[in-house]
Amino acid sequence: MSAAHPPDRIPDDVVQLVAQARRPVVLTGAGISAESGVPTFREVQTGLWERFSAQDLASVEAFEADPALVWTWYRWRQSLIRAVEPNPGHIAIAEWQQLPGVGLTLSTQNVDDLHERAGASVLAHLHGSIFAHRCFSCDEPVELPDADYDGFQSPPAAQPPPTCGACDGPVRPGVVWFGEMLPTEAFEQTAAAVRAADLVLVAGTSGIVQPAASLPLLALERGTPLIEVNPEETELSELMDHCVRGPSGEVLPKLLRG
Ligand code: BV8
Ligand code: ZN
Repeated sequence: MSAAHPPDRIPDDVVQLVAQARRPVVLTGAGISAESGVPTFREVQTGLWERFSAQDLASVEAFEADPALVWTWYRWRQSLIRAVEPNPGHIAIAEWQQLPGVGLTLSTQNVDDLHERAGASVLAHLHGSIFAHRCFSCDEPVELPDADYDGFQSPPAAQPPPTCGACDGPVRPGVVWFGEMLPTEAFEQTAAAVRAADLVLVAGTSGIVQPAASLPLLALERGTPLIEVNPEETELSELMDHCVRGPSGEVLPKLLRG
């Protein structure tokens, strides 16, 4: 059963767990980018999309039903991500990864590039990347210039996706939609890293979306210490040895003070 700690009273043994880990694995979700200003999946949508939840739009069915609405949502999200900066939580993970003697593996459910822009190397984007595009029909990768939306304002109207140069199909974002398989290698490599880890830290995820949310179970079955960083209780909290109840941008730098 997990012990929950406020960010201003993190026990030394939790800081020691982090300091002594030689093969830590960090698994992150939308919450780690929240303090950068990137909305999480649980947050309410505004503008063109206010009558939809993110989950309603992140699917093949939604794209087929209204390609312009879904395409514009992704292009708007891209422009917001381009306009914001990594936060101290992203930076703390990158600094931890660079410590001598530490072989830290980082995998994320996030489709943004904020971990990379903080200087971290990411083993796997389990749900793809919002900056990759491919043809919806023939899977041909497609390079596109950035959208010219203002990421802090919702775009005025939905615009249809461009078409593929090879087969005239619509271009789609290179993310994993609900009902789609995760990239097998990305998932398997992350699972292998969790199995070999001497510490697993889970930050900023509600632990709802499968199969990513089952990765911490691979640590639990081996008795590998598990730490959660999240201001709220989640589906994973009861698996954890320690839960630090605070925002990752505040907690992660403190965990590394060791
Ligand atoms: C699959 C990319 C099957 C897109 C995403 C019924 C119908 C269809 C499918 C299912 C179903 N029931 C179950 C499923 C499976 C489904 C699923 O798990 N559904 C859930 C809702 C029950 N999973 C899938 O569909 C997956 N594929 O199963 O394929 C299959 C099998 C065989 C063959 C073919 C197919 C695919 C799932 C991937 C979906 N794509 N993203 C995009 O970005 O647009 S998921 C998306 O949502 C995110 O990537 C992320 O993974 C997830 C949101 O989760 P979080 O990251 O946790 O974010 P969330 O907003 O939920 O929570 C934020 C957390 O941060 C909170 O806990 C909050 O407290 C915390 N927080 C807030 N602020 C901070 C903070 N933490 C720290 N610091 C802060 N400052
Ligand atoms: Zn095509």
